[in-house]
Amino acid sequence: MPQSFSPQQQIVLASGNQGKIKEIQAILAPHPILAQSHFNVPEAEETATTFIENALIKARNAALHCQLPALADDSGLVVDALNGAPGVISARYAGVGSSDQDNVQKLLTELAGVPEAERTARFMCVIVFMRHAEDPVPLIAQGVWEGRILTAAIGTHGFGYDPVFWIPSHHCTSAELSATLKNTLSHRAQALQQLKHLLLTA
Ligand code: ITT
Repeated sequence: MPQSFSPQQQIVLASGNQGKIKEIQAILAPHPILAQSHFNVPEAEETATTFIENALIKARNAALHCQLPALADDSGLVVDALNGAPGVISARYAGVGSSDQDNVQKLLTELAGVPEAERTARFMCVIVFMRHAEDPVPLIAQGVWEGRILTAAIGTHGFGYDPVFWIPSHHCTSAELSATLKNTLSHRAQALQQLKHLLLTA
């Protein structure tokens, strides 16, 4: 950790996604990470077209409202056969307010008829850490998890597109992995491990 950053320093997590919050808290445990809902932070509008910019917007918004260091995750699914969609709009692919099931259904419909070999995809995660809202050098880490999109959902763990995300190395979907195993393999796990390293060397 940088000298100004103690292991007890509270960090606000700029997310309202319970699936993400659980994973991030588990991966960074025992560091105290509190979700922004704890501080009644109004959600920032994700107006950008890249993961990195949206993560910066969310972290800056939370740091500003809480006057605390802030962490944000912007992530999503990038599907080759769909030219990278749903990408940064993964959370609202089927429309604003859509559920995980709606989004998965829309994805399966868009990919109808696409053969197995062309259903390649990856989860992307950008994690941003800002010491304060005007931090000119935020820490930025990124993770990528390669897989393939199935034609039907399998598994009940995780969230979002996990039930249709097939992981060739483990012969199962990410919704069939235990939370512990997902948290060692995922795009989010990779980005957070990188962030831990950056915090140690910053
Ligand atoms: P916050 O902005 O409040 O953090 P959000 O869900 O709106 O929550 P994003 O804009 O980063 O966050 O969208 C991420 C979406 O990408 C998420 O809602 C899922 O649909 C998908 N996604 C990201 N990581 C995933 C994972 O580990 N497993 C399954 N789907 C994931």
